[in-house]
Amino acid sequence: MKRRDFLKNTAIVAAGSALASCEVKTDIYSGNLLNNGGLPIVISTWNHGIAANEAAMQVIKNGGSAIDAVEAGVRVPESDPEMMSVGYGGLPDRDGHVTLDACIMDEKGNCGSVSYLENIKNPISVARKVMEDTPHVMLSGKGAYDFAIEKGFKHENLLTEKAKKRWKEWLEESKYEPIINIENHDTIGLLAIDQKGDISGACTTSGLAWKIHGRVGDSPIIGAGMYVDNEVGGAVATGVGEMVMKTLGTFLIVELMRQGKNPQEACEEAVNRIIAKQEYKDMQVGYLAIDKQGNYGAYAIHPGFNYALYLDGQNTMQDAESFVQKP
Ligand code: SD4
Repeated sequence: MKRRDFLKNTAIVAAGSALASCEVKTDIYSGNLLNNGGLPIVISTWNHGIAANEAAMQVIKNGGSAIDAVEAGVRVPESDPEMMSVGYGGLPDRDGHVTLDACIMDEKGNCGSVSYLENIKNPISVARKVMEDTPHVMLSGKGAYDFAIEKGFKHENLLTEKAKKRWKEWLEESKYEPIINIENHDTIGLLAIDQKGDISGACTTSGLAWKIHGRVGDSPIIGAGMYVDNEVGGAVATGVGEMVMKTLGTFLIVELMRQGKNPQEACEEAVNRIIAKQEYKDMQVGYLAIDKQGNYGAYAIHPGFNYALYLDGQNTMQDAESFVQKP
């Protein structure tokens, strides 16, 4: 029998906290406290997650599915020109091109993805079309663009004046150095469990600013930027994609939960795998995970990773714990 099956209720959280009225569960093997969100739940990376969660939870409250919720949620920052790390308004690569990566996965294990997509504002919706209307999982570059146009998406210039100015300033020195928590509102990865208890996930980004033209990160890679298994849970990643890809971080987290770790333990283990083999001093990676019961976890290499959590009628920002401690 799985460890999860032995969960037992031990206490009621005191009123006043965001978790008020939620049961707190401990794992009887490790004694670790589980963050029991209850259902439904929406969780997503960084500050832009608040507005995204709001849109996603609205879908769920109206009786909609998790897959509709995650798509609606991440479309909010994708469409917002002020969000300079996702969709329209995203910072370009070193040649001035805004190239977008996104993926989506539903409760049946169906998934769709686009990478290196230009001139289409909502790559997550193109990824969903790939999932639903093609026999493939991933379309890239011009092929993804042509497919989007064929499906009725509009060609748009995604490079805003603000992003162009930042790029011109960067060109003066042209130094490529990923900075930890650079904007505090990076890639959005969002996970949701709907009223039926089904899990879906979405992840979308303009990728690392000033990347080499043609570079694709972890965000559109199923099992790297995002992974869902409806029997177990889901996970999303943010940060330096190369580090996530080398360890297939979100697939790893879901598999660790399948083997009995709770979401927090699974996120910590996935970060430890990076730490063990990669130079992490100036590199940030953050993970979020939920399990089938609505327990959630979050962990990052460095301090500063935060996430938006919508549960129990409240949509709040939370700080994730990290491997490196605050000075
Ligand atoms: C990438 N993982 O393209 C993305 C970037 C990101 O927080 O998440 N930044 O590597």
